[in-house]
Amino acid sequence: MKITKLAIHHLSMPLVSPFETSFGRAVDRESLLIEAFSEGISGFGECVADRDPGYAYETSGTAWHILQEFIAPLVFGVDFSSPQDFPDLVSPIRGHPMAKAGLEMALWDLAGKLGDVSVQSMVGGKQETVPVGVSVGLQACPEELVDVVEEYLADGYQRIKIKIKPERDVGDTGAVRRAYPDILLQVDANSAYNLGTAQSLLPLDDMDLLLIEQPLAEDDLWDHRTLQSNFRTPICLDESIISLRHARQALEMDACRIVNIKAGRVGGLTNGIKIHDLCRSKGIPVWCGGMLETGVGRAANLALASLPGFKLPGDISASSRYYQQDITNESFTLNPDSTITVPQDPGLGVTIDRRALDQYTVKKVILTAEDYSN
Ligand code: OSB
Ligand code: MG
Repeated sequence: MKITKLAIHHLSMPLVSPFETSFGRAVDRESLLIEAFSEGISGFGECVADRDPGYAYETSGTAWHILQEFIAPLVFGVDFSSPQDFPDLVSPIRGHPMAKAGLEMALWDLAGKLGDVSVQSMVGGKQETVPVGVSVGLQACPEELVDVVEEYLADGYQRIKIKIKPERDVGDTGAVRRAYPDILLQVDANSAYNLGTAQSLLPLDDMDLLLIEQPLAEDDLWDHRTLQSNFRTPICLDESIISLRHARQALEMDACRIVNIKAGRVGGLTNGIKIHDLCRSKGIPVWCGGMLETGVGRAANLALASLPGFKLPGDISASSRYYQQDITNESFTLNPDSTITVPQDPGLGVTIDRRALDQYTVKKVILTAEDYSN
């Protein structure tokens, strides 16, 4: 498989409702859609870097730069036998996993379409459906949070994650727990604490939570280890697990007891599968995180989350939870048992609504090998 042309679309899509976390409030979601061409057909990948460097250092702007200046020239001229060749090819580029993962995803979609096989079966997933939950942003007050949670429960979501930050942790979580004593509930701090301030989270240990996600800084495996030793509730790492090596080290030092896997955060599906395999061999449950993806990234998340080590519901909600109008013709809906069905068509199993894509594209570039010959 040789890539003859790449198109990168910078998208800005309005969210159905603002999404607020400890690092900021989003009204629109920016992302990059990467289209890779070979043998007259194309595959699509989504780069999940956001407009601001709040969740991670990458942004749509840095990913655009790294893709155009450094990743694209490496890709032209290579004959891929598998998308799994990609991580080694781009390993000379330090960091920038989201930029890399966006292009890798397009290779998976393309390879699947060329070989008439779904990405789900390429990655080794078997389940037809995947258990999912919903991630609920910070609300104005605990009462409003309980109302929003009630609506999602009415929609059929059987697992709720709420965002927390200092001063909006024990009160918010306690309000939801008192309103719904039996639901599957977890919290996500997105690195808003340090080892000192995280002591205020100790009451959460009596709220029967599935996990506490990423309380401390991304580069702070060691303090997560200390914190985990103070909690019965499993600590789950998201931002901190940036590679297979970090996953191994986190498990070796007991910095977490559950791992959130996002292909975008770890440089692509290939690395995501490796982290899954490692955690599975150590008996550590994993689950699939989300980045408010379009239908393209959502399809990839579903394929990945159908691997056997994904033991907890994913942050993979119905399309209508995110966007009024998505860029895929297919929209994902919640099944009555709080699952979403994994696409079965070749590649990612989704098709692009070109009109919607054009509507949300704020910037576009087309690249070929000639752009790099001099
Ligand atoms: O930390 O899991 C996170 C969204 C954007 C960036 C980071 C996170 C999230 C979510 C939403 O929690 C998950 C989703 O439904 O896509
Ligand atoms: Mg998270």
